Amino acid sequence: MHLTKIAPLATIALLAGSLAACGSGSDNSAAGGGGSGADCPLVKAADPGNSKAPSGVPNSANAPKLTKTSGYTVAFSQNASNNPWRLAETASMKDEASKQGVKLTVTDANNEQSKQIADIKGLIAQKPDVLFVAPITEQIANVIKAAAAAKIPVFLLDRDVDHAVAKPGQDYVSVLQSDFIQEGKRAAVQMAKATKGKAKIIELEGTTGASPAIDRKKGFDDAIKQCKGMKIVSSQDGDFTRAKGQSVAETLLQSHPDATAIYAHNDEMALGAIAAAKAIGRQPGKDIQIVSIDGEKDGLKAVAAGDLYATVECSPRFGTKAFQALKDYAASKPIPTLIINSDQLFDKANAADNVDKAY
Ligand code: GYE
Repeated sequence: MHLTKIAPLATIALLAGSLAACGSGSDNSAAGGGGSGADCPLVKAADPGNSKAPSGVPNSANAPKLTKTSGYTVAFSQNASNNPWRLAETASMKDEASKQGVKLTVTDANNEQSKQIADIKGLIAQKPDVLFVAPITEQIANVIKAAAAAKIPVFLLDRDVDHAVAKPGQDYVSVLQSDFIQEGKRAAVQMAKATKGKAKIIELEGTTGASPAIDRKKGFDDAIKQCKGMKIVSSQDGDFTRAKGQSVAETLLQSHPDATAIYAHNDEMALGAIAAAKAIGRQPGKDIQIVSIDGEKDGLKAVAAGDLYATVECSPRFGTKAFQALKDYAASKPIPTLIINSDQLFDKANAADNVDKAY
């Protein structure tokens, strides 16, 4: 789901903020590349914040119904457990399930699409009353359809699937997620501030085909088009992991020694990139600026230490919202097919204060 299709207000708000700041900014000669800070309205723009609630989202009308109002069996297909974000999400689901006295079966797809499809088929065979799925990529839409065909209501958590295959409100009840396009825009504003609007950027993308990877790229790439001096010099899949982020950053820093910035689609890849940059004598926060998304504990520590300029929050704590949506659905209350989280920004001003609360 690409939220710009239904949330043009957020785009207008960002542009309005940017235009208000037009003509501001200053030159950053260390960055190299064409243009100057004066060409980049994002430099002095305020953090665009959360997008407006998307308008025109229909309620789920034709998805399988949940007839029980209590005592349900619930399953959760998690796509991986390879980073603190995923672990925090799973813990949040388990905590809420135990608070509600609900038996929750969790599977872990080990970051493999084929395993997630097999996991979900196995869960369908167990006939849970409700299925939560954190999809690895948009391409698992067929198995979501299969769950609906087996009359199991599905709630998607944190990532979406291909709507051309699995219809919102029909093949699944709702997707609960952050607005990833907005996250990309917010990251772009931070990057403009970090580089004074003049940067040669390496982009470390999340897992190819995952909706946050698609939308975080779109939001960021579109926003920096306003700044002549900000260019992506290379963009590659770092699979949302620290190890892959580090190895891809190593390679790209070698092939683009003039790069002055790194935009990572999550903190884990940013932390890998920080290690890669330091290993070749680069100084994050000084001769290379790094911005990312998530707000995990190590990410906030890196912001406080000055290695990471900022990280846009993407909360993994879905437990309360997910089980509330389930209860509402069981009570036949209207459920929007898209439910968007609110997220904050972590920068030098507040990162250290938030480390203890982070995961
Ligand atoms: O940013 C990342 C995780 O899908 C929103 O996936 C989620 C992303 C999150 O692996 O760290």
